[in-house]
Amino acid sequence: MDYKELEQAMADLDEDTVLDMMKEVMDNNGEGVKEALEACQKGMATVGDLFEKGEYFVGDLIYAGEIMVEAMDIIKPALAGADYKKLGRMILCTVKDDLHDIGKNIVKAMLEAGGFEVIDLGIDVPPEKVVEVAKQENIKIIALSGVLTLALDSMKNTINAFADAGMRDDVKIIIGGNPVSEEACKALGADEWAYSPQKTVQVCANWASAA
Ligand code: B12
Repeated sequence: MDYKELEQAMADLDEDTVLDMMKEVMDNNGEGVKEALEACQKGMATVGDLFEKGEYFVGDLIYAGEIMVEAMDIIKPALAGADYKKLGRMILCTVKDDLHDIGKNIVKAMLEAGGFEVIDLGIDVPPEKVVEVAKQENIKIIALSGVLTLALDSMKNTINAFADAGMRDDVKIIIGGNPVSEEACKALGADEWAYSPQKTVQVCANWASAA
């Protein structure tokens, strides 16, 4: 497979080519699935660059996210490996005051591909809602997404809400999104952070296995 062609197709928002190439990966028993995923992610990065340059508009970005989710849906079984692992349930959401969900949805697709049942609370989710659902559903892994700089405050408030509820030691919290870094992770008191969806899956899978 020509991964450069796939990357370009993603960048060009050429849905048919991207989805055909994903089907080709599955027809070849998932061979090259990792490279195909990386090609899509690089294409997505180009989409972001073109937006910044004013060549793409918001609708293009949303469309790009939809193509990515469809593409992930096709290759999910290969990403998860032949043996579809079950790693249990976890919570994912975009934190309060942040409405961005393209990255969250990509991470969701990857976590599901990795064997998690993801309780997706959506966007603009207040801290108390996350705590409430974690308590009700007995969830131990929480993933918080945010793209705005102010999302860092909401992440901190969410982490503090777990402490206030006396539940901070019962849960593992991973944060991600554009403004998140190692520094932010430490400052906010999260357990982990990640940019790449692959690392997110690895970290959560390790937590689930250790539980
Ligand atoms: C698309 C977009 C929108 C769309 C969102 C559509 C949607 N359904 O999400 C719309 C038009 C709605 C929008 C609105 C706004 N936006 Co906007 N938006 C963007 C844009 C162009 C792309 C974001 C994106 O989806 N990136 C692609 C995804 C795949 O990347 P990602 O989210 O970072 O996710 C990756 C990783 O971070 C990671 N990840 C993500 N989540 C998680 C979670 C976990 C747990 C882990 C481990 C990893 C992880 O995995 C993903 C894949 O690698 C960015 C510019 C940019 N270059 O980022 C601006 C941007 C984020 N927006 C911005 C702004 C200012 C706004 C508005 C305030 C605009 C306005 N004046 O109304 C509103 C905000 C409304 C709100 N309250 O949230 C600013 C933020 C500035 C800042 N520093 O805070 C940016 C940076 C643009 C800019 N340069 O000014 N936006």
